[in-house]
Amino acid sequence: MTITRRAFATTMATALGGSMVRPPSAQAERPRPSPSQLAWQRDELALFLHFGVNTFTDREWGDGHEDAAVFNPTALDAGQWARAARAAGARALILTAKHHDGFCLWPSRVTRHSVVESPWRDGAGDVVREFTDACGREGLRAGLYLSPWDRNAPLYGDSPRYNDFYCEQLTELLTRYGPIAEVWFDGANGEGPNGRRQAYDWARVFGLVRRLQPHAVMFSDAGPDVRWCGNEAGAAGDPNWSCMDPAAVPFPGASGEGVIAALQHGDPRGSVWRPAETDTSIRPGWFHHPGEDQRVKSLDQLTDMWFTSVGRNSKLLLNVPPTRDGLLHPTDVARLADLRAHLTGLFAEDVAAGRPVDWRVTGARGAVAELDLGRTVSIGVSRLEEDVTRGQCVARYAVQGAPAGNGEDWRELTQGTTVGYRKLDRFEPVTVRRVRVEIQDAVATPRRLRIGLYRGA
Ligand code: FUL
Repeated sequence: MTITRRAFATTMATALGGSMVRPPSAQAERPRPSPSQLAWQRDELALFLHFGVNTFTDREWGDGHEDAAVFNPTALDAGQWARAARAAGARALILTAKHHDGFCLWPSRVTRHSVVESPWRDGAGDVVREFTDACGREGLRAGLYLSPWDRNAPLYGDSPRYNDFYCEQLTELLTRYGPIAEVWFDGANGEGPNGRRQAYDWARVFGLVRRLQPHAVMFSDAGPDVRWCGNEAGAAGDPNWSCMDPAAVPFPGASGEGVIAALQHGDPRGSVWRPAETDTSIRPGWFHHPGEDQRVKSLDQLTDMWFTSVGRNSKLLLNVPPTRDGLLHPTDVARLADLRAHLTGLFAEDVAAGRPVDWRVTGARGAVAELDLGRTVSIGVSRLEEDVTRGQCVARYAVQGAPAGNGEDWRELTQGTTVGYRKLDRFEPVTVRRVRVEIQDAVATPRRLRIGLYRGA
């Protein structure tokens, strides 16, 4: 199986944890999310659907020479995808309208290499239409992946003309199917059929999306709205700042020193709000391969990923690929349902809910929150949240617990760096009556955190 370019990317990003973070220089207004970025983050979970000719050729990267006749899902039901997503608690879905092989899941005016030339629905089908309609019916937000790299398009590498072609395809996708919540630009970028490299016009591409779908967020290594988290293993960085220095990753697919670290960690002094999206697959590959049916990630692995993505100020984009039938595999669907049931149970009872919080600012960059839980309870999970509508602030914190109502027998339960939208920590369950959250460093005067405490496993 072809190794994806992302597999090459090192996850050994520089650890920034532990050191004091300097506050941004004379920056009056810290970056804040736009309403679309906020809605994106509040989705928490989206499903990714890799589907196309590779599903039928059992490959990860097609070479562009695939016969469109191979595309023939016998029982395609986008409703099944959307129902499974909703049952999993996902609020959005992203479909690969075109992967690197160039085969289009919709009838494009600018190429015949699409569903039109396939036997599926006698060449009259449109997967993007069925997908967006199904999302609409289930109240899910639809997103589309349109691979910039196209190994089939003869114009690829003929830079201005391919840019026209690509913008034409984007225009089709962004004008025919109603609201699109996210447009996903992949960073993989090899050579075209003639061995030529393409010079993309990203300013034009981003401008086009803004004009045609002003409420969509754009994902890529270089945003502009949402950035790649720097690996495909299901783990956002720690720390993970939602701010970014735009010069650190200037265009999608940029490589070089510091790029992966910048994607993983963001930048507390960054001038733009560009939160990290954690994309990973429920299986080893992105496309469905029957040989991987026994290798679907376990509930424990998926739960760990929840903690290292949503629990690290990111959003989880979990790939669940349709099979040759055009349906999600029953094992994957069951695993998704298990994950939702497990998370619902884990976060069912917040023992801190409704308890008064004594909040004290202890300096320009510190604060302490103290809670009396009113009874002695066992806790094993903490959930901290900043009000990110006002930006991100916390750089280092510790959570402590004391067994008695008045004693000073504090012991540390967990500690960490950034909080942002949400920080989840698991620790050895411990019986406590009082809990203290200490903000030990911040890039501005800390504001009140929302604090949740749960029993844990
Ligand atoms: C990568 C691609 O090369 C993979 O095939 C997959 O689409 C993944 C999400 O992004 O860059």
